[in-house]
Amino acid sequence: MNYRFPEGFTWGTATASYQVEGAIHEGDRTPSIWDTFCARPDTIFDGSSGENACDQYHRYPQDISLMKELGIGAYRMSIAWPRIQPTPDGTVNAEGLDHYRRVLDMLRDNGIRPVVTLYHWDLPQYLQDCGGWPRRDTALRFAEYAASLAKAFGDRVDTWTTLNEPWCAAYLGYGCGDHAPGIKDHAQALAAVHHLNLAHGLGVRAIRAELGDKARCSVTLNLSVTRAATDSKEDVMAKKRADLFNNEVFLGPMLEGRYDSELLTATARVTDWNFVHDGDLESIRQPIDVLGVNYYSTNTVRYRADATSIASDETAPVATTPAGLDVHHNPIPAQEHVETLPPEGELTAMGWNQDPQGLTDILLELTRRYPGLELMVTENGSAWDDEVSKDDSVAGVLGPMVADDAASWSVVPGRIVHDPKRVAYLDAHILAVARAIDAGAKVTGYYAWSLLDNFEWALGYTKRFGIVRVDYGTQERIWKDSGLRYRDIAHTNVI
Ligand code: GCO
Repeated sequence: MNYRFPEGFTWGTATASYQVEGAIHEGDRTPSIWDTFCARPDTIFDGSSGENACDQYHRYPQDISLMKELGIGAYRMSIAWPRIQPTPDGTVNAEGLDHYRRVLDMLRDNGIRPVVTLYHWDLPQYLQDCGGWPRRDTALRFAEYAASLAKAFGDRVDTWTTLNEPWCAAYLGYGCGDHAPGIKDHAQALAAVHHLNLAHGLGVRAIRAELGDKARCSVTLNLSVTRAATDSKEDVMAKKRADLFNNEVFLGPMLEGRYDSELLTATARVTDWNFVHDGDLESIRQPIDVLGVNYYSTNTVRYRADATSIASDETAPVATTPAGLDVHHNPIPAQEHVETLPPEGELTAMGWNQDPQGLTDILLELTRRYPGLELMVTENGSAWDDEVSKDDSVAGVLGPMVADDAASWSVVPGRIVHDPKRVAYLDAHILAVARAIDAGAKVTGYYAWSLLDNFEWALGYTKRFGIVRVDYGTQERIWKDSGLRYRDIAHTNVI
C-alpha cells in the first residue's frame, strides 16, 4: 500500500444525533419517534435507548479536540429535528439553534468543516402522530425545517445533507417495523419512500432559496451492492428486482426525475402510488453538488421459484440493513422471487460480509451512470467485539477544561483497544476508494463510521463501530488501534 490521495481529499468521521447526543430532555427537546420506539417493550435488543448515548450534547468540546487530534478535516453530524421544532406548531426553538451554533462554531474554530445531515431518523413524535412519512405533509414540514436551519446557520455549514439513508427510514421504519416507528405495512413503506424523496427535493429547494446556489447540497444513500449468484437469466432478474427497490427507487427520482415503471407494476397489489402528485418528480430532481454513499457490505441473491409459501408479514427478526435480509420478513415489497444467500467469509459482529471490492464497484457504477458527479463515502466501518487492554505507554488527549467537569480528557491515557480486524477493514476499504479514484471516480471524501461507539439503533449498545471506544459507565473515550491508524492516514493522506 502506498497510494497518495488527491490534494484536498477530505478525511472525516461521522455520527448521528440520536446515536451520540443523549440529553433527550434538555434544551426543550421533545420526543422523537426513537424515544417512543425505545420505550416499547422488545424493540431494542438490550432494552436501551439514546437517553444518554455518548453524552455528546455536553461533551462536544472534548470530542472536537479528539477530532483535532485525529487530524480530520470534516465532521459529519446530524441535527435532531425535535430540538429545532419541538412543538406541533413548528415554532423554531432558539435553544436548539444555539446549541448547534456553538457546535458548528467550535468545529470551524478548530479547522473542521461541518457536513450536516438534517434527517438521520429522529422524526418529531408529533409528526408521526399525524401519520409520519407515509403522509405528504411531513415532506412539507421538512422543507420548513430545512429553511429554518439554512436561515439560522448560513455558511456555518459546509455541506447540507437532506436525508440519511431513506431506505432505512422507509423500509425498516414502515415496512418491517424493526426501526421506529415500528410499522409493518408495505403500502405505508412505499408512501414513505416517496415522501422522503419529496422531502429531499423540497429541502434542497428551501436551502437554496435561503442561501442561493452557493449552498453545497447533498443526500446520503445506502445503495445496495447486490450480486447475482450466477449469470442465469433468472438470477440476473432477481438482482434487478432487488436493485429496483433498494436503489432505483431513490436514484431514479432524485437524479433522473423518474420512477421506473416496473416499480409500479410490481407493487400493483400493494398500492396504486396515488401519493405521487403532478410536479413531484420535478420537485424531487434538484441538482445536487455531491452524493453521499454509505457502504458496509454486499449481498448475493438468486431467483426463488417457489414463492407461494412465503408470508410477507411473518415476524422473525432480520438484520437492520440490506445485508442479510430475510425474505420471510422482508421490509421491501415485491421480493418474493429474490432469495438472499447467507453471507460468506469472515463476518463482522453485525453478521455482514467484508467485500471492499463492492465499494469500488458502486463508486464506479455511479460514475458510469452520472459522469462527473462528485461522490463522498459518508459512512464506512465495521463492528467487532472489542476488549480494552491496559497499556501505560498510551498517551491520552487532553480536551478543554470544562468548569463543572473534572474529566477534561478527550481520550484517557493508559488504555487501548487492539482491534486488528477493524484496522484491516479500514485499510481495505480506503484502498477500495483509492482504486475507484484511480479508475476515474470523483470521490472527494471518506467519513469513517463512526467517531465513537454509539447507540446502534435496534441493537442498542451491543455493537461497537467506533474508531474510539466509549465506556458507557463513565463516558470515557479510549483509543482503539483503528483510531490511531486513521490518525496516520488523515495526517499523511496516504494509505
Ligand atoms: C446507517 C446509519 C448508521 C448506522 C451504521 C451502522 O446509516 O445505517 O447511518 O446510523 O449506525 O450504518 O449500522
